[in-house]
This record gives sequence, C-alpha cells and structure tokens, in this order.
Amino acid sequence: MALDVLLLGVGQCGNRILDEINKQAFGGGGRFAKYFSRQSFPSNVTTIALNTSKNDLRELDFTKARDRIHTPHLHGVGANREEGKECYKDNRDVIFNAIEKKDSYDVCFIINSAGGGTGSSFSPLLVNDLKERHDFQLYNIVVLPFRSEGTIFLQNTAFSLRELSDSGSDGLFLVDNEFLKRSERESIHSAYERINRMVAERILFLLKALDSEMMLVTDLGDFKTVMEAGKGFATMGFFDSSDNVAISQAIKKSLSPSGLLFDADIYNEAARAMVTIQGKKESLDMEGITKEIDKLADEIGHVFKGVVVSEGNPKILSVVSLDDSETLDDVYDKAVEAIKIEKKKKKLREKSEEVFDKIDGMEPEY
Ligand SMILES: Nc1nc2c(ncn2[C@@H]2O[C@H](COP(=O)(O)OP(=O)(O)OP(=O)(O)O)[C@@H](O)[C@H]2O)c(=O)[nH]1
Ligand SMILES: [Mg+2]
Repeated sequence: MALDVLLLGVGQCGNRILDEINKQAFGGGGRFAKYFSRQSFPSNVTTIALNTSKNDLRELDFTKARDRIHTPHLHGVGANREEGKECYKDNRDVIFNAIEKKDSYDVCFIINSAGGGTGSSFSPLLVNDLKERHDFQLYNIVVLPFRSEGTIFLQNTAFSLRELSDSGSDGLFLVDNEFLKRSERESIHSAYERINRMVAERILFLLKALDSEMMLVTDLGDFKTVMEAGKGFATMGFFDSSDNVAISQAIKKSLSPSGLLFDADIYNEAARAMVTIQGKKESLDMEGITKEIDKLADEIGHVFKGVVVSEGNPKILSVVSLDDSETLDDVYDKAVEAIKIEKKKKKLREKSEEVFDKIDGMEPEY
C-alpha cells in the first residue's frame, strides 16, 4: 500500500523548495510539465504551497494553481512573526479546507525558513492544529538563515525553533544556509537554487526509502524510532556514488560535512540513525554494507539499514537524530546578541521621540 504523504511549503523559502520537489518529481520535464505529465512519486503525495504573498506564489513553476493557497497580507509579513500569527488565525479555515480535502495522510512534512515571517510563524501553529485534529506523523524541515542576514532573522530563528519544538512536531530537520554556502562568489540566487535542489533530492529519496515494498527496507516505523531519539533535531546526509567508490566509503561520505544539510559531529552528537542505500543490484555489496553499518552502530547506538534495488550507482541517504548540537548552541548565542541589539534600538527610538517634546506648547511664528 502506497503511503499518503502531505507536503506543505510555507512562506517563500518553503514554497520554493516545494516547487523544486514538484519539479524533480515531474522528472524536470520543463516548465509546462505540470499540465501533461504525472508525478513520479512512489507515494500518493499532496503538495500545498501556502503564503501571505501572492507574488511569491505566482513565481512557482511546477506547483499546480489549485495547490497554492493565498492568505493575503500585503506582500508578506515583512519578517514580523506577530503579524504572521494573526494572519494564520484569520485564515485557518481556508488553510484547513485545502489540507483536509483528503481525509487522511500517513505522514506530513512542513517546509519553511526559520528566519522569515510567514513560514516561521505559520508552521508552529499549523503543527499544533494538525496534531490536535489528526494522528499522522508530522515532521518539519526548517531552513536556518545565513548568519549575516541580520538581527531580525536570527531572532525569528530562535523563537520559531523553540515554538516548533513545543508544538508537538515529531522532529525537526535542520537545513543550514550558512553551512551550505560555498564561496563568496556564488550569487545568493544560485545558492538558493543549489540548496533547494539538495533538499528536494533528499526528501524524494526519503519518500522512496519509506515507501518501498522490497526486502530489507526501512519504513515509517523505523523512521519514527530514529526521530523519537535525541532532542528533536536531526540532520540528513546524502551521497551519490560513482563506479570506483567502495560502499563503506560511500556511507561514510553521506555522513561527512560534504553530505549533510546541517553540520553535526555525527560520532559525538548523533542519537540514532537510518541509512538507506539505493542502486543497481551488482553495486550493492551486502557484506560491505552490513559491516559499515555495524561499525556505525558501535559508535552511535542504533542504526536502521535499508537497501532498495533500483538503477544506477549507489546513492545513500542518512537520517540522523541529534542529542546535542554545537552549531545550534552557537545560533542561540548569536540570537541572544541579536535580541539585545534590537532591544537597544527600540529604546533609542523611544528616546528620539522626546526631541518633539522640546516644542510642546509652541506654535510656529511667521
Ligand atoms: N535555502 C533557501 N533559503 C531561502 C530561500 N528563500 C528564502 N530563504 C531564506 O529564508 C529566510 C527568509 O524567509 P522567507 O521564507 O523568504 O520569508 P517568508 O516566510 O516568506 O516570510 P515574509 O516574507 O516575512 O512574509 C532567509 O533566511 C533566506 O535566506 C530559498 O529559496 N532557499
Ligand atoms: Mg515572503
């Protein structure tokens, strides 16, 4: 039985990643593929893009018009999470009418940035409401800002992650723009596109890993057990292998910094893991796979293993829940500084109003 999956992309970042998922699922068949081709998802996937900004929604190329839900608020909420929360509450019915067109799902992923206003404020409330009304598993995919993006984005990140963690979510996958950026020369636009491609590829692989009917596969139960461990945060690793890479090496690569979406010291910070390998039969050295996974389990604890026979050289997806995170600690230290700066500025603003007091009771003389 195929899984029923709900993918929600909220705010600009979430919308774009969702659109990239749709693009890859359609086989990248060009701008108009949505009009004639069928999604090649293994599961029954419903995709919904939610945004306060009509323009952001209009930009999407691969997400059907009926899957785009507009909850109007100017051109977005301008990174103001309080306005975002109000807007969510005003539009709850519209949102749930779209989501509940279908009776039920097995699992849901909500994708958004932590730094912006719309996605970061909608998603904790959405999780709360969804968990109250349904009993499917629900995970968040949250994109952390470049650290240079400013105080408001950092402050939003800190509060949004805390709210998500209290919302009843079954786990948060972190995607770190800062960690994934390359050189200063790469434009922000191409960095976004590259990062979005990475995230989309991993999510599609994960759906395949959870929804395969072969032997030795990982399933939604294994995934749940991995995500239940640790502090509720997780990273995802990936490696697309070529001919002359040994499988043990490929597994290691998927867990190395070049494969991860969020920086983690796997051997010290991991709680549990799930490693799924997909590739042509001849390339799947089962002994090598078992040996490497056992070694990993010795280091970090339980590791679920899945093997899916398909075409091409081996591809590896690693899902790792985390007990600790030095990177996240650092984000919160920076957020505290950011909040202090904003506080100081607010005080200054209040003070600057006093300048008008100087002419209280006076009139212009001509
Ligand atoms: N990886 C990635 N990050 C993005 C993308 N678009 C925006 N971001 C990041 O998301 C944060 C900004 O949040 P947005 O998602 O644009 O904000 P929003 O949810 O639309 O909220 P408002 O615009 O404030 O209403 C920043 O940290 C950006 O770096 C994208 O396409 N890919
Ligand atoms: Mg926006």
